[in-house]
Amino acid sequence: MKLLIGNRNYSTWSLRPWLVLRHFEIPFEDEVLQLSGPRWREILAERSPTGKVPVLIDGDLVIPETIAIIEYLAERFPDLPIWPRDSRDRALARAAAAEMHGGFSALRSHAPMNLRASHPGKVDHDAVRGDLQRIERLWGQHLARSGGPYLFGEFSAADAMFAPLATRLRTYALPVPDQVSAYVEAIYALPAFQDWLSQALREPWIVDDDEIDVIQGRVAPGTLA
Ligand SMILES: N[C@@H](CCC(=O)N[C@@H](CS)C(=O)NCC(=O)O)C(=O)O
Repeated sequence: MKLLIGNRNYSTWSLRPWLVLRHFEIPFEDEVLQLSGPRWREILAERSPTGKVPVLIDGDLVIPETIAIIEYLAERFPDLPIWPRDSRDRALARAAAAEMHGGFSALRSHAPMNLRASHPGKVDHDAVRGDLQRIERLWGQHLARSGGPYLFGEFSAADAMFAPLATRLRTYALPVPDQVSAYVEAIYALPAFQDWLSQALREPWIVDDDEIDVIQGRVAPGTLA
């Protein structure tokens, strides 16, 4: 099985199924398709049916779309608790994953994932306040029910879906209550996440579209080292 991914430092959608594969110790290899540089869009279009990553390749089956990849893995490896075992928890985990997939647009546009960076104070809190309040309610509800450290107790696909958002809270030092901070720490403590992070920190590539200093006009495109 092979997962095509984008740059580890920036590619939020790639991180999600990669965490599931790595955490549940499913044998796989990965290949980075860069999200910048010469011909990057053409290369993505040649390798991915949607022109986007991630893409899972299993034999002659080529699956784009994060949620579809995670569901495929859950079906292919039914003995692994990729989704919570309890059917009520599973329903809520899928609801949370769907909400993440379709929502949190303010955080996604104002606070791009950038694992190597630290940019406290650069995101306008008013612009992301609604998303932060929803995160506090949603994570708070599930963590209170499960007792943590992950949303449904043990790490599941729901946590994989929220991992990139957790990194944004840390990168931009967004104001969150202790319970939310503790969950962010739990994501960073996950060995699979640490594995991804250490590889991300070794990447040399810059994607201007995801660099807040470029987005906010403090730095000219193409000048970050
Ligand atoms: N709906 C897709 C979104 C995938 C996506 O937007 N991936 C980004 C990288 S994180 C990408 O490939 N961007 C390239 C582009 O938009 O041209 C999914 O859930 O997998």
